[in-house]
Amino acid sequence: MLHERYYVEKEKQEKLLSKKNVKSDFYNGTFDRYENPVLTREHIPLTWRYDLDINTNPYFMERLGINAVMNSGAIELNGKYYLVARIEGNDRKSFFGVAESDNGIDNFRFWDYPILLEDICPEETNVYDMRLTKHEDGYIYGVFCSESKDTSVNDLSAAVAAAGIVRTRDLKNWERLPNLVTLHSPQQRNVVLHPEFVDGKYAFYTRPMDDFIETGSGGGIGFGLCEDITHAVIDEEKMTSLRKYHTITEAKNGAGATPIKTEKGWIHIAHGVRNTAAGLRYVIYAFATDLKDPSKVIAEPSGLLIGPRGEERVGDVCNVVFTNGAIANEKGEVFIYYASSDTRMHVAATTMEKLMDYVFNTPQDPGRSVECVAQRCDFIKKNLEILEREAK
Ligand code: M1P
Repeated sequence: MLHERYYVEKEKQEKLLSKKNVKSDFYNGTFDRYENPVLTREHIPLTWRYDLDINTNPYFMERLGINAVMNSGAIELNGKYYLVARIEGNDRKSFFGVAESDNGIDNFRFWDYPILLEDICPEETNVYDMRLTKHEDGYIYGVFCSESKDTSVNDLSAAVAAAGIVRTRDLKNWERLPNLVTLHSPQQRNVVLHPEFVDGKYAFYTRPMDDFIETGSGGGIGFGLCEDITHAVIDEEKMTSLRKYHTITEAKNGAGATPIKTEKGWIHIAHGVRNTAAGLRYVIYAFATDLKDPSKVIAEPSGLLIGPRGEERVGDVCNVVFTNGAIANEKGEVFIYYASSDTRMHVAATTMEKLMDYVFNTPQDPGRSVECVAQRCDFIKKNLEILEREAK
């Protein structure tokens, strides 16, 4: 016999999981926002949270609660859309679970079990933020943050971030590979594997950091090559998209979704961070790199692509939007999956044409207020002339 409350909760959840998502009235011409988050902690199966045995759980209590569902890797496989979500338990430990949808917009459902990673790294305490890459070698790779306690200093919360690597062909069987080693960067987070070989080697976007939180001397998003993915070592990291003074990337930035290939270049959807009196503010931005040399930035639209708006601004870590997954499908649609305030997942939908137009035709940040005003005045002048012509 099941507890009567099970049926109430099951019905509530079924309603949520089968709810249709609709475009919100947000408009900027670049992408659409959807009304409902695509994944929340309420999407987590009841079997992951409640002990259904009425003898051991007579009050139908949530025994292993879930705090948040956020930063998800994304991939399309055989016509289905998958998110490998970062699920954070009430115990603060994160792990990964696969959620599946037919259309990428709604009705994401988690598979029966979360992903149980091979335990090859005894010092690892936490894992999060997996980026999925369909590599030309035939594997799907997952690169994620593997976090351990920093035992070299006398500080309880000091941690070390490294890039963990797994690979799979079906999202069901995962092979864990040794963590990435970057010889000249003490810590790494937000590492993404490029989908193609570059000069016959595996190519990673990195984020060199001196410290767990502060990037320190790390100048932005790095790029490095390695010969052997089964023992990945990067000797040299060159810089791609840079941190810049008085921009959205001033405090730090990091690669997000696996880059999307277009005929004009690789489109990257990343995050930029600046500091404010209210704490760090995370936004999503885009840039493009050269097809042959994916480390070379060739287009950099000014400012942010997606900023935290409305309810997105509120959550466990306020004022944050963060992406680590996007899907470009055969119909030319692009779904950018992003988390708000480290709490829940949303989708922003656009098309390949619009995304390319945004990346390649949006003006660059001139860097100083006076130049930005001049840029805007040129823009206004042209518009007023158009309006004048139209009025005649
Ligand atoms: O809390 C915001 C984000 O902070 C980190 O990003 P970064 O390494 O750029 O500071 C990540 O831990 C990410 O998971 C988190 O969403």
